[in-house]
Amino acid sequence: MKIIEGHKEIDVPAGVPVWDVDPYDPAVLVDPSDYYSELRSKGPFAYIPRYSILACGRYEETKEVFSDWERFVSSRGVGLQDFSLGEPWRPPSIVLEVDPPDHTKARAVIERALSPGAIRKLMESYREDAENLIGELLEKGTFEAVEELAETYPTTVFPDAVGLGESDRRRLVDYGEMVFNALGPDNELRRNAMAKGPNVVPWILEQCKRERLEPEGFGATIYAACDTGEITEEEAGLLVRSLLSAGVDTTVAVLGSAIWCLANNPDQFQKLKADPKLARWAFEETLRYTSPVHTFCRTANLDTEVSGVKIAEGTKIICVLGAANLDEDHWPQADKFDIERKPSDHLALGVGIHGCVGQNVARAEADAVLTAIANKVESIELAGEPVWRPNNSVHTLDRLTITFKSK
Ligand code: OVM
Repeated sequence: MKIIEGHKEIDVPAGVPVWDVDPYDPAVLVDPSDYYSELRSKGPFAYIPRYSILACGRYEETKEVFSDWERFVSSRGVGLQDFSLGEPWRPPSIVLEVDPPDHTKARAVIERALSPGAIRKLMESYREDAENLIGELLEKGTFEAVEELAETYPTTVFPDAVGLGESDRRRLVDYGEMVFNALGPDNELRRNAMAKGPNVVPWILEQCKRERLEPEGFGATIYAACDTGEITEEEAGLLVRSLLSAGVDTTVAVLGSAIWCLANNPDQFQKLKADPKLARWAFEETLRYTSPVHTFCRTANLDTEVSGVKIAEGTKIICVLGAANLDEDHWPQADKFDIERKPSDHLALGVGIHGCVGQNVARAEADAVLTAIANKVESIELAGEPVWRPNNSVHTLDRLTITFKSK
């Protein structure tokens, strides 16, 4: 058996085209639209020889593979490495990198911590923080929207909501960068992110300890579940680690992308201003249009078949969420950003039992920021060429210079 990127090499399934592309080439990662449409044009699956994986990017098959946890498991890792063949770089997440029945217990605890009721309590201060930040940026006029808005807002409100107290924004963003780049191949992006480990990982693990957490917050709710015997203290620590893994870079990406979408589509921004209640749908359409998590994998846990394609046990399938969310066969005028589309069935947050458990938190952050912008800002303009930051799993901006104008 030959191993490639930590998983079994597979034969090309009958009828599947071989496509010599590198989905993790930085040039593809920063500008993926041609890769997305070519992938969809290949059929339900393409075989990528460089990594010996299948890729899917049509809406139907991506949804099928992504949601069928019995055939396409997460416990063997949601990146290119198959955890059944070797140790991952960190102990697996007990909510992401796991299947039922173990998944169910951890999911219930984290769902409780991030429940609509818990988030409702935060909403007022989220709105106040967003209004203050947008007010400051309006006074500046021109600003760097990745650093000063997309990174600043979540790294201010999220650590507070978790209960971390004083926090280190850089380390939070860098840890997310490690976690998400780690899902890709052993390329330069992954190696550069991993090199930050010694400065970041011990600090993150320290933040996950019970005694470090404020008595109120998502973290405290998680630890309360070990007093009732539902989970162990060690598991509680790992669930707090999940919050810090998944909650920062994702929301940074979506906020930056939302500003980018609105700056590029002034008609849509005017619609939002006319009806700020559309903020919620501007967020969903940004998710569909930009897919902040562009790719996650699954592993076939048995010989099976999808859309007539025979898939062998041990096959790694990259589910290209970014491609599925732009599939013309599912989305009329898929390449148009339209905040009145109301795309409730996009795949940007996943689907099924592993669907994003933090989506209410992300929605609250985006709603607060986009509502404040709709109410206070007259126009949003690009004041420089946007630059994207390549990442093996996250589609995110590196630089976005913006001018906000007031009346
Ligand atoms: C985790 C986690 C959950 C969702 C996404 C993610 C790869 C990590 O539980 O650590 O990023």
